[in-house]
Amino acid sequence: MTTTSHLTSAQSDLIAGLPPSFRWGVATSAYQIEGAVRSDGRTASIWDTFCRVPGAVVNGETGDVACDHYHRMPQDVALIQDLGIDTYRFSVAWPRVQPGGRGPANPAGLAFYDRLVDELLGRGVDPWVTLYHWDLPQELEDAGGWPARDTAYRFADYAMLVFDRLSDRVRSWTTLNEPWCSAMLGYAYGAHAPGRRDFTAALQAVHHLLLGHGLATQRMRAAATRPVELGITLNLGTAAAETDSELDRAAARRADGLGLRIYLDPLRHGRYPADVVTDLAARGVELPVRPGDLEIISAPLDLLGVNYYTSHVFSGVDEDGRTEDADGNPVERAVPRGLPTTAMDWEIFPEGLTDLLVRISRDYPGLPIVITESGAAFDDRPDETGFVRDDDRTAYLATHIAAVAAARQAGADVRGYFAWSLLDNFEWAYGYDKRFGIVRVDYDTQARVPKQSALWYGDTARRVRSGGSA
Ligand code: IFM
Repeated sequence: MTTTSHLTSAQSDLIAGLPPSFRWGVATSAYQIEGAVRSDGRTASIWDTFCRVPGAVVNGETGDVACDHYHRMPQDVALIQDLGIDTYRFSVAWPRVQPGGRGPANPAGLAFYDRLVDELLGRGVDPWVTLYHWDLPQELEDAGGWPARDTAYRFADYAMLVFDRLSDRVRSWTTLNEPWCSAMLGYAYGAHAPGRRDFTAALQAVHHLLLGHGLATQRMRAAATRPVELGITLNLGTAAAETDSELDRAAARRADGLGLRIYLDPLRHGRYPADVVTDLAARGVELPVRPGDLEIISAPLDLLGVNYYTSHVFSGVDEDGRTEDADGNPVERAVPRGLPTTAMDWEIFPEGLTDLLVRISRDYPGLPIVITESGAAFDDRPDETGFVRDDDRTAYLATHIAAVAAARQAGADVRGYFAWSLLDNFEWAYGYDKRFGIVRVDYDTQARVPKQSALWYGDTARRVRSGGSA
């Protein structure tokens, strides 16, 4: 077994003990890599619009060109195969497939994903489709966006356009990527497209994203003519209290409520958590639930995608000793643990991944899990050949994969790990400043150079798949 100096021998053994069936993937998303935003009938998404808002994105950068993957797709797929990775999770751009978000499919847009799927299958790489990774057609935002109920129905229609075309060859489907980000970063905090700051709208968005997921899941299930795996991907972490005080424990409970339980409770138990509903009522917010919605949202799932980057500790007291913010809402302050951080300033805490997976398995049993994203941005320093010896990223991947293996040993049914990301790419409001890729992209030449982390990851995948004999 290949080891890395960043692992203890116990961690190396954990990774070596993963079963040959464990899936080793890489993930990307459409707006972050494709470019070609005006090609072949694609119309604007909320991110095309948001990138043009002064100050919204570092250096005013956009996804107009990104990694030019739209034109370099065959080479990028060959790279995945060469690295020895077995699954490629990509997202479909809604405004490419259904410009404007309504009506019939755009044949040229669908054709791109059709070619991508064929290219992957031809190279022995399993395609994994994410239907929505944040690029809502601008026209749907103009009509109210995710806070409007109709958007859920528009999403299900769009999902079926893609499903009808690709499900003869694609088995694995994720409806939404990280609805917390779509709702909270997009509608409450204004940090992501569409840049709104309206807490009530954000909670309406939460419900309509989940409704859209449920509607799409029901329709895909009914239409499937071959075995499919249907799921949703959530960005999750653990939320611990800084101290045992009542205030800190309440802050951690609220963070867990709005970060994890408000998604997993309706998806798995068919109800919103009572404490979250009470907390929201205290803020004058009611989820726009109609009769029958929760049955739709809790439609059976085949797997849960978990995206893990870090975990948090919460205090109910701010740095000035106050327990309420300027709006009179109780404080939830993330308190650093003092751990090493990535270039995003996110603390590196693989133990949180083990704890999270064990907890999900306990509270929401019976649902296989795949880590659909995990990875880290660091300030890479390429040598004169463009090679990046990214010990930090390699260690991040290795310790998090070991954390997954530890969770499996504790009984969690985790079936795969997908590194975020295949390529350096457009990191949303951070533009191109933050590099998450295991493959370096030179944005001047669009050259791709696998980093050390990519070589380690692919080599490890090969060895585990072959039962240690490769
Ligand atoms: O780049 C993002 C991705 O689009 C969604 N999950 C988190 C990643 C890193 O921030």
